Amino acid sequence: NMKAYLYDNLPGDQRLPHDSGRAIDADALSRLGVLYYRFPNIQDVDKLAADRGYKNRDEITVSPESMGEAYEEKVKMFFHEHLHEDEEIRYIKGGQGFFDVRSKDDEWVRVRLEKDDLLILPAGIYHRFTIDEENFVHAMRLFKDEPKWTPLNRGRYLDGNSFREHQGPFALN
Ligand code: KMT
Ligand code: NI
Repeated sequence: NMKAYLYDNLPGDQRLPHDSGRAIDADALSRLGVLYYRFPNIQDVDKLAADRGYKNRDEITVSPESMGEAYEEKVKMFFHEHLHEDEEIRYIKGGQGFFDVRSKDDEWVRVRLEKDDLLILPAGIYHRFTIDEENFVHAMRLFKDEPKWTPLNRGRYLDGNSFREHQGPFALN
């Protein structure tokens, strides 16, 4: 289940809870535009995605096993404060992690997510992400855009296609 609270701003590893003891409920989160859902059934995720026009998704596992040497660098990168021009939707399929989002007063609100939790961050909100001390999260990332996987049948039209030219002289396909 989701749990949210004001970040304590104390020094120490980003993976620690950093719980100030000041709880934030789902209602207060929604006033920041941050929407939380608990979806034990993938059908509920499919429905939300369809309702909001999300046609694409992928899955990412953040762990030393899956990322190898790049792991610590990735963990730091996810924790850099940033925003997006579109909303960010994440559905946790395993493990757990923290999304930190900025409140209206520019304080960090830490949202702890675990399996079956889905979070929507509104466009333009400053945020960052970290795994916890277990160093494992398996998450689905939802995207609005159609994947560019439409098969283009071979023929005259493709002979001058710039994507094909970019394949270079040694391409096998
Ligand atoms: C993000 O946007 O920071 C991520 O996708 C992190 C991994 S998904 C929980
Ligand atoms: Ni982001």
